[in-house]
Amino acid sequence: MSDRVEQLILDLFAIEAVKFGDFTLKSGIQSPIYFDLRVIVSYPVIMNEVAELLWETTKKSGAKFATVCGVPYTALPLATLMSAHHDVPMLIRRKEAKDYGTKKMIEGKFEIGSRCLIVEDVVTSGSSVKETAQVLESVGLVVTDAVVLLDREQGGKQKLKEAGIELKGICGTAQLLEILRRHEKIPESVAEQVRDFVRNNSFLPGLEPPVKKSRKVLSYRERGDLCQHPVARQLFSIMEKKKSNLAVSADLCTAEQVLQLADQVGPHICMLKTHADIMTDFSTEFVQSLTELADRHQFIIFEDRKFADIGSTVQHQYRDGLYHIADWAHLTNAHALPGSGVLEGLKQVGLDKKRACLLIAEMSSKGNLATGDYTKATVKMAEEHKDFVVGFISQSQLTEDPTFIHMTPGVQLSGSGDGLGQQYVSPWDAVVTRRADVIIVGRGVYKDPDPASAAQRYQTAAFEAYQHRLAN
Ligand code: S5P
Repeated sequence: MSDRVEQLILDLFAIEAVKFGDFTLKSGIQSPIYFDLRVIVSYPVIMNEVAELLWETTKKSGAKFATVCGVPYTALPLATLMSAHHDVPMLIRRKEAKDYGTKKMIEGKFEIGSRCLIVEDVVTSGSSVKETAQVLESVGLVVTDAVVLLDREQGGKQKLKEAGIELKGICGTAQLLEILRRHEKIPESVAEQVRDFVRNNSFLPGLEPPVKKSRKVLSYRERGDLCQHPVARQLFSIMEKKKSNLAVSADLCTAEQVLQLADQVGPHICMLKTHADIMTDFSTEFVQSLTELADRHQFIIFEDRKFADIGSTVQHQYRDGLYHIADWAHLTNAHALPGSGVLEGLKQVGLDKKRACLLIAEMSSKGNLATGDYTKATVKMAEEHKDFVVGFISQSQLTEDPTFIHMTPGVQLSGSGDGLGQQYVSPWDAVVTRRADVIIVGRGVYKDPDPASAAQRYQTAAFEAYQHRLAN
């Protein structure tokens, strides 16, 4: 059964029945995790599996019952499937009939004094299960057991026990986080945030949830105003004006292809990312044309050079060679691996030209080593070089400092990988769950037969996700 639970959690995450971000719950509390099980009606195979696992969980618990009743509305189809597949009669609780005297609260036949099993999708405080139990009991039924798909583990189980109801769950928040972490679906920082939330928002007696106001999310404009570095200020300003937090990665091999793409996607992007060293015909004319397009369409040029050598060498790589990167790229990036010398070297070339740099703190590729202490040390290095480092290439938000920009590659609307280690998340996941400021999309845009329309789709998806963060 545990393999099936694991697969189910991955499926629920994939259909966004489990979401991470900033959500206001019914109670008014801000939560970093949200379960929206209503969507499962659109996925019959998943819905069926949920119903089967609910049934098996109940049977394993030894609960005895003559009828089943779903808490309206999400659990209604689940109870229906359990009833139909296992030949156990169902009852329907009317939600809208407020007047106990004149309307029937419970539809279906039952014997007074018989037991009814309550079926629920998510339990937080247990109050919805309790309310349904009270209605069932008001017509003479007995409720001793309930079964739930997801227990948020905020004290609902204990509350129901006090009310004489034994709650069994298919999965709890802790196990859900463990599964999603193991499959690298969410970063550790997000899992930790949810664990903190569960710890601090228990419904157990004496631990009533504090009404906590989440920290205000600053707009791109507000953050730009806080920045010292001109490139960071310009980028935030472009993002706000063009309503775009999309960077397109132009991983193409000729100048003509890169320029054509830049012109097509220009209106939709805040930044164009290049890999100059994969081009066969890089030239000063190319740089001139690209700079003209950046001025015309208003985007930042980011050369994804990933410097990773001693200071003296990266200085040459940045200033000299075939590409003279510092002459044309507003932004470049570096690995923290060599130590702060890499930044000292780059800075000596870049600062005078008002160029900026990102540090690669996390990577999107499977099995990469930029994790844990390495990531933490990278953030520290950035904090020590704020005159040059304006943010990170990362897979999650690494600091609350609003002047650091988090850019997340490995983003696609569909597709989970490329067979060469790349791992994709959706724009929503990148911006809401992982709190990216900018999403970086390569093949999702330039491989599309219509790159301009594709860029527009990514622009809309990522900007709507940012607006969701602002509003919550
Ligand atoms: O961790 C990383 C860092 C970077 S900069 N993962 C990445 O994929 N990138 C770059 O983002 C990569 O070099 C490529 O240019 C782009 C992703 O391209 P896509 O086609 O997979 O979207």
